[in-house]
Amino acid sequence: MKKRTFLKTGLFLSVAAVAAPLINACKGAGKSANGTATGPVIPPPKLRRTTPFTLPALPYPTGGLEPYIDKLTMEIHHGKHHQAYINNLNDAVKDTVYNEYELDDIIARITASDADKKIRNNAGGHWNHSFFWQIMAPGTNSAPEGQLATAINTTFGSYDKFKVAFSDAAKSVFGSGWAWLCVGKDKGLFITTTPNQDNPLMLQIAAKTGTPVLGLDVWEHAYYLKHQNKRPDYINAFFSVVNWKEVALRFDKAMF
Ligand code: MN3
Repeated sequence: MKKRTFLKTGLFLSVAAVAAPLINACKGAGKSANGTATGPVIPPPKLRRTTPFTLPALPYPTGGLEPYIDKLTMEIHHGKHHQAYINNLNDAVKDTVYNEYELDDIIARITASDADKKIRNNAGGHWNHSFFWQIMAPGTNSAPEGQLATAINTTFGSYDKFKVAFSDAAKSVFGSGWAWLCVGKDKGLFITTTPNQDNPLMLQIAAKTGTPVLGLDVWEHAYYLKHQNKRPDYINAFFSVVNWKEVALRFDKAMF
């Protein structure tokens, strides 16, 4: 490291070391009774939102993922379920501090309190589904490539072993929830699950936090029409429509 870079970095680290506890103290969060920092450091909100949340268009036709995910399921899942999360979220944030926050800022701040419950469920529902549509694509039947493929092989042994581990996690979700492949703070890949519409970006809620790069909705509404009670068949079908190019883009961004 050059001297100048070292000095700058050193200065930055010193400022950060002093500032972080102050920021936490100001928020009144992230501290235990004895004053030790325990909670996550939540970044200040970046943007102020002035318009209601709206349903993002699917990046492919509703029948585009056939035969793996059927058209009717997609029509209802995107047009009814996702839309309902958005309607309920717009309603829930009214007259709250979250009314001006972008979705990412709500997700990072939302707490497990009863008062936040409706926003938590519906902000999660909106974020998770917006993400889910993007990480699938018609007729991909592909596998990870490049740095992502290397990271998957290093972490899980091989792509096939990763598929088994991810599928097992998805099968293990009791009731409704999601399975995720994430990049952690240490830049390592890990698999986790969340109940209901929680996700690993919920710093105050998730058991393990990280940046999702792949996610699978295992609510019955995602597969019941085609697969009925056979969740493993749906999980298997999902791997035929994963948009690995999009997953790799998200991975590269999370690693940077
Ligand atoms: Mn769903």
